[in-house]
Amino acid sequence: MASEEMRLTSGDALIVLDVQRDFCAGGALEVSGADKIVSVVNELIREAVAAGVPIVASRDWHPTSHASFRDCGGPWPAHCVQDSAGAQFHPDLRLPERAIIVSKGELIERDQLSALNGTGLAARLRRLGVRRVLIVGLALDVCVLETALDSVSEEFETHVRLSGTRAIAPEGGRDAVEKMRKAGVFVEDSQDKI
Ligand code: VGL
Ligand code: ZN
Repeated sequence: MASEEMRLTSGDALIVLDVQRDFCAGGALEVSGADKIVSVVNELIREAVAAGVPIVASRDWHPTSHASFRDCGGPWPAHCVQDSAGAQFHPDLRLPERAIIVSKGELIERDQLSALNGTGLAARLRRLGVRRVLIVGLALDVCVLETALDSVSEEFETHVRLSGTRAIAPEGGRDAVEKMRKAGVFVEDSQDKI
């Protein structure tokens, strides 16, 4: 069952995950179609600004050698190295000054895929009166999945808008949607895009 697209209003937060150069066209860990989400995300940012609700932007922010990199025995090519060009947000992403920036993946020895695990973000959002979150960004089968599952555990009503995300692997994306739905995430797919 597809969920209706929610409209951002008081008590909500917009969470934009890892819309960084290395996950976009020409990047070290390119996610197919990633650049297409930027206009969708920018429109949601405008909606969030108009509604006066918190906007969170996470960034993958790894040390030069990181457990998740192939050279260190991990699954991924080196990506989003702290202060590198690839770690920058997509140049067309329009984040407001007051966006809450969350860095993750800073520990050398283990990966941190969820923006809501060990970042203090859940408590911070609760202090701001947030009860419902809308999650978009990269990648659907990794960071979006893990963040959405943690969000449900943190008892936020959790929505993921598929038009604002893309998966690294198509089967991973389908699997992520199933896992999220089972966990109680409202997966909004009215635009029929994964
Ligand atoms: C991510 C792979 C490696 C993500 C981060 O943010 O989805 N994916 N590091
Ligand atoms: Zn990473």
